[in-house]
Amino acid sequence: MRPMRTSELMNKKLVVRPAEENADASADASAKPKCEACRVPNDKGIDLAFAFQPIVDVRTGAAYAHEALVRGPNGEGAASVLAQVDDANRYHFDQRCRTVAIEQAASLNMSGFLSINFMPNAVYQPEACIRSTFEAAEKFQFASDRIIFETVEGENVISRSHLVDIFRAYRRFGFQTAIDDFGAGYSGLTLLAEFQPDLIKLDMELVRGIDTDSVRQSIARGVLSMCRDLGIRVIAEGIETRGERDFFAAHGVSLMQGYFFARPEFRSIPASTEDWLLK
Ligand SMILES: [Ca+2]
Repeated sequence: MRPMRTSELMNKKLVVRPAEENADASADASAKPKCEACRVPNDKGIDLAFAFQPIVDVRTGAAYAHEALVRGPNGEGAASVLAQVDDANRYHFDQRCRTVAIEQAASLNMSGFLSINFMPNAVYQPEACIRSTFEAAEKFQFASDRIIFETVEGENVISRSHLVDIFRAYRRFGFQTAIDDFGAGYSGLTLLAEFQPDLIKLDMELVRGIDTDSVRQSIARGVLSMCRDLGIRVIAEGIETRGERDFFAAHGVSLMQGYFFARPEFRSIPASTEDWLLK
C-alpha cells in the first residue's frame, strides 16, 4: 500500500462549518470561514518541520521545484502532525506551515520553486491571510515569486467560489497556483472550467503503470491536450518507473515527481541522479 499523501491527510481534516453557525450570512459567504482566526491566540502550537521532494524537469535534469511535505519535529509522519489540527488551530497551523517551509527552504539554499500545500478553509480573506507569508519571504530572503501554492479541491472543501477567490488572489500576488491530485475524486474538470491554474498535478492513480495501460494513456492524452489548449503545465506525480517517466516525456510532459526520482528527505534537499535527465 502506498503511503498516504499529505494532501489526502489534509483533506481528511477539512471540515465544513455547520450552516447554522453562519445563519446570518449570505449563502455564498456562509461557506467562508469566519475572519477572526488571526485574532485568536495561538495557544495550541503544533511542532512541525518539513521534508522536501523534488519536482524534476527531465529536459534539464534539474529540480524545477521542491514540494514541502509536513512532518513532525523529529521526522514523524504527516499523519501524526495533521491529527493535531482542529477547527481551533487550523488557521495558525496553515500559517505556520508556510512560514516554516519558507524558512527551511531558504536555509537549505533551495533553488527553483518552493511548492507549499495550503488548506483553503484555513484562508479567511486571501489578502489578510497572506501577510505572514510575505513577511516570511522577506525575513528569510526567499523571493515570493518562487512560491507555488498547491491544493486539492477535496470532498469537504469549503465553497468552490471561495477556493477560486483564493487562487485568483494568489495569482495577483505573483505566486504560481496548482491544483493537486487532478483527476482524483473531487479535483477535476469543473474547477478547471472556473479557474485555470499555472500547473496541475496529475493524480498518481492515473500515472501508475500508464506505459502498459491503454485506458490510462487515453485519459492522459485527453488531459494533456486540454491543458495545452488552456496554457496549463502538467506535473505527472507519483512516477515510480522508467516506463512511466518515458511515457510522459514522449507526450511532452517534462515536469515529474515521484519515488523514481527521489523520495522526500527530512529537512534536506535530495541529490539529483542520472535518471532525472532524459537522454
Ligand atoms: Ca501536494
